[in-house]
Amino acid sequence: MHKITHISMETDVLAENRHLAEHNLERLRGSSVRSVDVMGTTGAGKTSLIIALSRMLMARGLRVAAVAGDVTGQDDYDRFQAAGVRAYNLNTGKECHLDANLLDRTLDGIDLLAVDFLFVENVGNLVCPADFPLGTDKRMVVISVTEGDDMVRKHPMIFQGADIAVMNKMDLASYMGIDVERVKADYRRLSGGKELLPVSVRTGDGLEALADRLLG
Ligand SMILES: Nc1nc2c(ncn2[C@@H]2O[C@H](COP(=O)(O)OP(=O)(O)OP(=O)(O)O)[C@@H](O)[C@H]2O)c(=O)[nH]1
Ligand SMILES: [Mg+2]
Repeated sequence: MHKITHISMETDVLAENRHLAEHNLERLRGSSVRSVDVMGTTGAGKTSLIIALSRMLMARGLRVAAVAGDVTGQDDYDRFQAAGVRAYNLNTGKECHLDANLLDRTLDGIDLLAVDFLFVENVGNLVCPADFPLGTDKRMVVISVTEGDDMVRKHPMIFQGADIAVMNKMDLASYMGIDVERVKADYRRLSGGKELLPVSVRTGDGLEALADRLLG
């Protein structure tokens, strides 16, 4: 009995989140804002990547904003602001993922008509964000060569639910001795043929192709 109550409560939470995510997507598209939920491991380079991509999109004439999602603090928010990316801080308190309700409330404070592209940096981990779509156009997962070559196999859910998967810090690949081809093959198998994008924020490799994917 207890177990059944628990399951139905969980279903309600996920259903409510999906409903709110649809509302967010309508709201964003209604203001012609394109958006991406940037998920990934802690320290994979989500903030660094968003800053680099924002600069590229701004150079292409787009007005960019970023939501800095974290459990606590404003480190990423400060980095976005310092890099000239208009930013909004979003702390979950203790939750290990953003959710559609939190994003909805954050959107209340954003002049969406003054934004063409919105990055939403999720809390860093490959587990919790998987179940909670936010209502962005795309979901992207970022991992890096320092986490090893088994991330796709260990966390299939988040990769299955993502439109784009990125492996960052390719400049360190040879030092880490990582088998990148193995990760690519895992992702290809899991996603039904999609390609993992290797990038390096440090060298800029792969970033233009990624910016094209985000806008495509
Ligand atoms: N060598 C190398 N270091 C990188 C690269 N991209 C990011 N870093 C470094 O990796 C560290 C973590 O980067 P962040 O951008 O803070 O990572 P994050 O995923 O936003 O981290 P959290 O928000 O804490 O989960 C920083 O020291 C970055 O300078 C890269 O392509 N190559
Ligand atoms: Mg970050």
